[in-house]
Parts: sequence; C-alpha cells; structure tokens
Amino acid sequence: MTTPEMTDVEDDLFTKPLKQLKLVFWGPGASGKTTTLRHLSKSLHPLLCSNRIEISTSEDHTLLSDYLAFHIPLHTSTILFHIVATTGQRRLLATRELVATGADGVLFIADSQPDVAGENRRSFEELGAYLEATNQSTPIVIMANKQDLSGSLHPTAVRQHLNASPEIPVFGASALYGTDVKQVFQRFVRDVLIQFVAL
Ligand SMILES: Nc1nc2c(ncn2[C@@H]2O[C@H](COP(=O)(O)OP(=O)(O)OP(=O)(O)O)[C@@H](O)[C@H]2O)c(=O)[nH]1
Ligand SMILES: [Mg+2]
Repeated sequence: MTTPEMTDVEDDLFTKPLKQLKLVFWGPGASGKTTTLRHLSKSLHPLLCSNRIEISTSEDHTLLSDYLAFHIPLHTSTILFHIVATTGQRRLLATRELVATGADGVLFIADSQPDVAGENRRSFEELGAYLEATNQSTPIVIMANKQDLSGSLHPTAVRQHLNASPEIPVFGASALYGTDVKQVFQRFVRDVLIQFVAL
C-alpha cells in the first residue's frame, strides 16, 4: 500500500460510501486489552487512525471502555472500524455487555500466565453466554497475551484451558512489547471482513 496523503484521506472519507464495523476486545481483568489498543494506536498509520480514548480508574483499570477508530480506503468504498476495549472487571459485566452491543467481531485477549487460567476460562464462558443470548455469530480470534513472561502457557495450552472450539484461531503475542500484535490484529480484521462480505 502506498503512503496515504491528507487529501487522499479526505477524498476517501467524504466521497466514497462508508461501511462501519465494530471490533470488540474482551477478556479478564489485566489481560492486556488496553495495552493492545495502545500498541495498535502507535503502529497504525496516523492518517488512518483516530485519537485513542481511555476511560480508566485511578488504578489504570478500564472503567467503561477504551476506543480507537481507523479506516481502510478501498477502491469503491471506505471501511471505518470502531475498536472498543471492554473492562475486564468481573462486577462490571453489564457495562461490558453494553459496550459490546452490535459487535462484528471479538478479539478475546487471554492472559497466558498459568495462575490466571481460571479467570480466562470464566471470561471466555461469559463471552460465549453473551453472544448466545444476543444471537450473535461473530468471528472470534483469541490472542494468548503476555508470551514474553517466563512460564507463560503456549497458545495451544491456552486453547485447551479455554475449551475453545477448533475453528477459533489462537495466536500468541506480547502487547507490552508489541510482539506479533499487528499480525494477530490483521488476521482478526481479515476474519471480520470475510464474514461481512459473506452476509
Ligand atoms: N509482561 C507483560 N505485561 C503485560 C502485557 N500486556 C499487558 N501487560 C501488563 O498487564 C497490566 C494490565 O494491562 P491492561 O492493558 O491495563 O489490561 P486490561 O485487560 O486492559 O485490564 P482491565 O482494563 O482491568 O480489564 C499492565 O501492567 C500491563 O503493562 C504483556 O504482553 N506482557
Ligand atoms: Mg483496560
């Protein structure tokens, strides 16, 4: 892709039909959802990306949600992605559900440390129940985060403890160092676009 210029971006946004898709990050508290969004906001092209918004508690937990938008200019239309990262705090399920309403895809961010395997499982089951209750068949990709920490579980082991079905892809990454985050995100966006085109 060639580097976009401001005038190209304006043309794309104001003259071509706009399709909008919502990408949701879900996962247990402190799994790395906000860190992943921070990394993406630094690595995506600034002309294609909005400012990042974070709504956090003083302890740096997400209170309601974080938000970032970016768009992809295509030949005949522009696709605008809204990314929202939910809060992982257990007691805030109601806000999580509200923030995730209308998701076109969910990136489940798991913490690969073995001592929080139960929390991952609980959060993944909660996501499954939410999607079932709302009749959403959205694509899910799992990012087994914190692979930089020694003793982290391999993505295959994360898949096993989540009891994720075989069609859900699981990839390792480190949001803190940015390792493989963009690759996981690209795969996620690809799956969402395939589902969108198929509808
Ligand atoms: N070592 C390591 N630490 C990470 C990684 N990703 C996030 N962290 C750390 O984990 C802590 C929590 O990260 P956040 O991104 O705030 O987690 P979150 O999922 O947004 O948490 P909530 O908003 O509470 O749901 C922070 O101290 C991060 O620096 C990673 O890949 N490796
Ligand atoms: Mg957060």
